[in-house]
Amino acid sequence: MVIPEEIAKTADDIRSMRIRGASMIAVAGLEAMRNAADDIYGESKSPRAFLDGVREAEKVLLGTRPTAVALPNALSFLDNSLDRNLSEGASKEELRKILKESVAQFIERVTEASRRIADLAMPLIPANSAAITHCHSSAAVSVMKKAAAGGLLRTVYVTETRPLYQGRITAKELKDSGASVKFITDSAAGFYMKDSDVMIVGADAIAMNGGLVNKIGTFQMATLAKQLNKRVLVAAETYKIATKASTGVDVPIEFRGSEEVYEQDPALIGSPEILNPAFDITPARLIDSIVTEIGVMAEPEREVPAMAKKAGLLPSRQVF
Ligand code: RI2
Repeated sequence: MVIPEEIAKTADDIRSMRIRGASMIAVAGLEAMRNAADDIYGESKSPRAFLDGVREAEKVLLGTRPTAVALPNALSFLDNSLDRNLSEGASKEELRKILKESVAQFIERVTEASRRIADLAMPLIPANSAAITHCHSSAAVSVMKKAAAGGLLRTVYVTETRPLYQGRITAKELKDSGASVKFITDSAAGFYMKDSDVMIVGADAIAMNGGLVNKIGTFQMATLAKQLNKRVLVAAETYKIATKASTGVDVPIEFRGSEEVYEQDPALIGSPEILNPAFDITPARLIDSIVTEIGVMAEPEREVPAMAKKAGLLPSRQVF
């Protein structure tokens, strides 16, 4: 099958991080599948061929960024419902309709989850508090916005998040939240951790033992938070659970290009090897709570498998 234009373009946008953030990537991937559905339909001669075409397109999207599991979980949701209906005798037309409905259903779940996470996190934010956050996570921002609007959060320290500076997006989104936003370099996290009550971050993947895979730098900030007796709160939709990863080590860490770290002539700094891991692993023992849309895990070391089951996560097409 010729890969639909829409799929190729979205894959490129995800790879280059013009589209980023685990949930946004999942939504964009699903929207691309919906927009490509008519092309795939036109090219397939049977219901089976339609599903095969869908899978080929999914494969292109799955090959973009290896770490975050929201997209693989979202595509699994789609794939599982097509597969189920195909085995029950659905026609090609019906499958196309089901694809579009499943996309709408998952996107609705994304929006609703973020709202529910914010609600469930409120009792965990101390009154008149200061938070420190890292990178940009839509789930973490929804928690901080609600806490600020409710008068719980007075200050948020936002790390700039080298090398791609996603902290700038967070600072902008919190601008009118009611909290005072302080934008700091990543290296200043230790300096301001002592003035923070809680560290709030999102997730790219949650392993079955509660290990958190998130933007590079999260691990050192969580270590620091524990050293200074600060609480660590993770805002993560259940579709961030990586059911195939027993521990965070099972999640492949994406390494990105050296030009993101150092743009100029490498000879100017002695041509060292430049390393650019995009994510790191924070063990569950450093985390106080993982807030999902269907409940809070206060002991993530042992609660993730039950939470995955409760969320109805089916065997997924995770790439690892
Ligand atoms: P939401 C981001 O990764 C960050 O690591 C963030 O914590 C995570 O996705 C989750 O984001 P990147 O795409 O789904 O910037 O909460 O590499 O928006």
